[in-house]
Amino acid sequence: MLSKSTPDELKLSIMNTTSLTKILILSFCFALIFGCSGTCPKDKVPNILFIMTDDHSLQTFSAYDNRFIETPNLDRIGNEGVVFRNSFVSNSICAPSRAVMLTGKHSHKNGQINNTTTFNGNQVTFPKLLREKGYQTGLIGKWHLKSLPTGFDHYEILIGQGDYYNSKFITNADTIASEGYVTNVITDKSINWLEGRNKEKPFCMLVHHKATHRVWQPDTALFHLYKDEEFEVPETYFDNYEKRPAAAQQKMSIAEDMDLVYDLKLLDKEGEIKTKYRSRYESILKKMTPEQRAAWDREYEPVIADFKAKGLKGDALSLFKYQRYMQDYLRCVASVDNNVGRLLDYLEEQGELDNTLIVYTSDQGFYMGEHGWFDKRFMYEQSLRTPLVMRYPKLIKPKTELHQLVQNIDYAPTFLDLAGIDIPEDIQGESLVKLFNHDNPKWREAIYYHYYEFPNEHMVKRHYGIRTGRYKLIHFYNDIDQWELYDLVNDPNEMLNLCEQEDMQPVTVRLKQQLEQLQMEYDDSDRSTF
Ligand code: SGN
Ligand code: CA
Repeated sequence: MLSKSTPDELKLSIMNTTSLTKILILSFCFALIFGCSGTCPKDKVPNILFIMTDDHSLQTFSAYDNRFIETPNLDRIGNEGVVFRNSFVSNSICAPSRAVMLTGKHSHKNGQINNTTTFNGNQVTFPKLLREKGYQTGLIGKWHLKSLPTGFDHYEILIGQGDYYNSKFITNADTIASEGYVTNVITDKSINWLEGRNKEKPFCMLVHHKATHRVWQPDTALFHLYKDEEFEVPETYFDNYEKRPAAAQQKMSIAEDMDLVYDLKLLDKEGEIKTKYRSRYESILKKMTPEQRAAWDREYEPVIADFKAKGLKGDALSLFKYQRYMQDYLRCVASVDNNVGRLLDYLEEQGELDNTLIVYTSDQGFYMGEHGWFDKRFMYEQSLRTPLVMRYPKLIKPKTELHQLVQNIDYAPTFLDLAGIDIPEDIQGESLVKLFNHDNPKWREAIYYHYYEFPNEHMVKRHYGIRTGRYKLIHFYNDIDQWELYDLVNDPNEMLNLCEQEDMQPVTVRLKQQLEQLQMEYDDSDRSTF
């Protein structure tokens, strides 16, 4: 509770005491006045700006990888703060990741095990706890949890996946239309909310973009980007999935499953390119204004004509698809980068930049052609990892690089910790604050993963596993019973399943024990219920 003492009373109370006692009493009073046991006063706790994109890969974020794109604004957050070099998700799919972040608990605990279940909004989440302590809470953009948001003073969320153009938003009161490109619109709405907020209170705002989700529709204003680029093809593009039956059975191959019309925008007027999702793409385009549609067609008509003239087949067709995919995906990333720059500039102009913990992450990583794939879901590196950078100069030194194994269960306890709020006992993540404060803090040596969405789109088998600094052990289960073991130092591309290899048996046995231990700690032993 806030102290009701007047300054005079405080002065009186410390008269005639020793210096040490005075200091103790003053510190106590300071804690009472400015501590967070009651309402968090502004300036004593950070604002929190939690920016998240959807399906943004580390490969297309230049703080991690600059082969394909420069992302100066995203990099700025990490350069002036921290880049987490080993940041992972716990279940590589959208709604589950969001629920994990809100609750700080693995999917089996928060109940959101896949994209089809509905989030139980009655449970404790970090926005609720922050709001109870005086934060003003806002949420703009993708939500995807089916139940309406709880714990926010204000929200404007996309309906399901939302649309790239002229998307509708659900607000606390209504469903409203918007005009324009969704990444710009979400940023405009976020700045509007910041502008109109109660400036006496700290804020926590979730800016959750639709981009860079399938079907990677760029902003027409960015069509000039990546026009004539030839992108490096990943080493594992033509993977044959030897000794990895679960990897062989997915449906997320660029060659096989990526749709020429829907994913790659090759809607020819003659109707000769007949694909499974052609009509789905036509209905997306109907949502554009005539001006947007005209700009769209101006861009893609020559691409379509060129494609038809080439008559590609086999590997050549597959490689064409990869290049086409990369081009539009990167344009979506470029728009995110520009818009994150706008938000940073706004905070800077307002004098709030250094008072704000800025977090940028994605709901998971993504395949940019590695193993021949797009999408995510697997516990392999590209989709197990997620980008994570933070900036808060009062606690984080510029150019910090952290290599500890962190996971999206850690975000909620980090935010609560920074706000001076007690972290509930049943939160499974750890506050990252101790990584900022200490040179060598005690930290987890392995992370736990569990993916459930099978059978479903892309047909990635159910699996769980453990990843340490060096090894990864995965068990695919349900309609398959297959173990995989990777040595990430000798085989970073995860092409050699060592599980059956004689000399690796001691490692496998040890990892299985560690995995069981983690399942006990996280209380995830019963798979029969799912
Ligand atoms: C949609 C996509 C899938 C994607 C899921 C889940 N298909 O169903 O490719 O894996 O979302 O993505 S689409 O034809 O609708 O684009 S998630 O990020 O929301 O979990
Ligand atoms: Ca996603």
